[in-house]
Amino acid sequence: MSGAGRLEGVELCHVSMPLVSPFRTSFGTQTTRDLLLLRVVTDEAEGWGECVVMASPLYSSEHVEGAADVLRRFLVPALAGVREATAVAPALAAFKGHRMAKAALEMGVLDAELRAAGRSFARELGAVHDRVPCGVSVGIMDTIPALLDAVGGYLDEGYVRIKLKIEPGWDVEPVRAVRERYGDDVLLQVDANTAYTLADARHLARLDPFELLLIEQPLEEEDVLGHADLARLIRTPVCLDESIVSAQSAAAAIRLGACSIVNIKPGRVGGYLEARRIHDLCAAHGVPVWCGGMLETGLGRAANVALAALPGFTLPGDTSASGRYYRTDVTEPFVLDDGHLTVPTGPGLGVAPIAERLEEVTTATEWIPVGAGS
Ligand code: SMG
Ligand code: MG
Repeated sequence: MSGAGRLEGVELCHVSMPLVSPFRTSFGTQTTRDLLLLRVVTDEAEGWGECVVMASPLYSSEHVEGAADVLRRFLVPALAGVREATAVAPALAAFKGHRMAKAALEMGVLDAELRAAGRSFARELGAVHDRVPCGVSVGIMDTIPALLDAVGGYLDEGYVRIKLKIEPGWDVEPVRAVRERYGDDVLLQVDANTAYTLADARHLARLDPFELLLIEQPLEEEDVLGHADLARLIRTPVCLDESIVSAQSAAAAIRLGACSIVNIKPGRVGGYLEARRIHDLCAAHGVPVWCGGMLETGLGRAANVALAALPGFTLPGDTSASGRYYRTDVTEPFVLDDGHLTVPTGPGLGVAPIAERLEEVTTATEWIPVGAGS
């Protein structure tokens, strides 16, 4: 097998896509998704990577312009001689952090490699299902009635699990309202995106009676010990998102008792190969995992759906249909079928950008040659 071929360069596409509705979290409101799509070009194939950074460093320390800069000046030039996806992380290891930028490059090289070999992401990662159950992440709303309308709409569409974004002042009451209106059978969980401190433990324990699947990242990213303490003070299972940046940090969090469930986002952990390692580690510890979301386009979604089809992904992910985010996606849209998305089976991602759609949402492109930087 010849891998991906000889890397020639990467075209960085800056993309800006309007969201179908504003998405409010404890760290801000998003109305447009700005991200980077990477076209990885080799002498044998082309692959697509999606860099899931946000425009501002509010979810994590990475952001669009920072990712573009580090890709341009350091990461892409360092790929000279790399011919396959497994060689990407080692080639970039000297550069600290920037996991989302690294993940995007690895994804693009992997896509090129798999397209050249005629193999799918799902097969390569070890998927065991041909479709995955889908949850939906529901933003903070101005009023409880507006939230109930939104949740009702998603349940009507078939989503099998609801995640409510929470923050101080918007937690117990919205959860209570959703339970009262839609019943105890709805799979329900909450995500705080680091909005609380350990001093809020008593307050967060008020969520206990609602039998939530989990509470995601209540405390700061670096407060792993705090999560371990909190996990002993509340009954709702603690799930970590922002704190899990590698298999190593996942192992530590599990050992410390900081979480009993893990949200896996390939971008946050440096790529799909590291995501699979975290899946394997969690499976070995009996820790359930689920696939997080970063408002991906159809490209990232294709890869996430393949990952979510691995056996340890026993909880529905934030792998919603394209229509949850965008009126028009850059690929053929992912459409919900009985609460599930179908895992693509074609070579590589199994989907590709539709040229006119991509052009419509692209605000700038630049070509970065491999092996020609500082
Ligand atoms: O892709 O459906 C999606 C979004 C899921 O809530 C979601 N993501 O912390 O899990 C999370 C957030 C991070 C992005 S919020 C803009
Ligand atoms: Mg989260």
